[in-house]
Amino acid sequence: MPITITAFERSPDRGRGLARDMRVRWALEEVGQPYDVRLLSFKAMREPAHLTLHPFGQIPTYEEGDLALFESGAIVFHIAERHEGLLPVDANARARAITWMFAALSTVEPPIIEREVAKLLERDETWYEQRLPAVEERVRKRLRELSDRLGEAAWLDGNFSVGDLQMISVLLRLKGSALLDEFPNLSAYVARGEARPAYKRAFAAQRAVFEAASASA
Ligand code: GTB
Repeated sequence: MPITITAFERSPDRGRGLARDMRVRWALEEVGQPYDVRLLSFKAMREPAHLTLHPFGQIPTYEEGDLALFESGAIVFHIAERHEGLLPVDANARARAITWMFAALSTVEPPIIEREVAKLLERDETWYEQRLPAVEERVRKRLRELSDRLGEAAWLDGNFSVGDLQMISVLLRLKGSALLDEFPNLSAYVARGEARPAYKRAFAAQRAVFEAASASA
């Protein structure tokens, strides 16, 4: 059954691979599933045809036969469950990989988003300089805990899994920041993810969309 996902026609991240279709593309590349991409303008994302697929009018979505999904976490989990390569066969190892996936999305990502929102929307507030250190400390705490757990291991729990895919995707939001650089094992972990052929293919595909949009602008 052909798979179609949605992505930004013009991603505000300017091809840096930060929009969440990247997580879905990476998962599909890891399991070797071909896919089509329907590119959407911000206007099209608010139209009924897309709102039927995604109640919040966002990307990414995933269509396969009569199945339609939204939420990148759920989509990536679905891909991992349906195809070999992202979840271990052993039941306990599988449950642990799923746990890391949730940890990435619900424990590590929220303080990182809080920092992004502060930097993007609160910069002109009188209290910005006072608040930022506390926000950054919440991110640092999570990174320190994750760094301690990862230690010198290549991946979070044995072989590369959907847990690593989501954790690295989350950490990539900090790429180039001094915060991530404070933890060399996490920087190396992110670089290991980026070096995977599946990641490179996914990154190149989303980057090509940005380049085509820039060329036609
Ligand atoms: N929880 C949902 C999921 O994981 O699928 C969140 C989906 C989401 O936030 N989608 C964003 C979106 O559609 C794009 S990815 N936004 C448009 C809207 O809400 O109207 C988030 C994103 C956007 C831009 C950057 N960037 O420019 O760096 C990074 C990440």
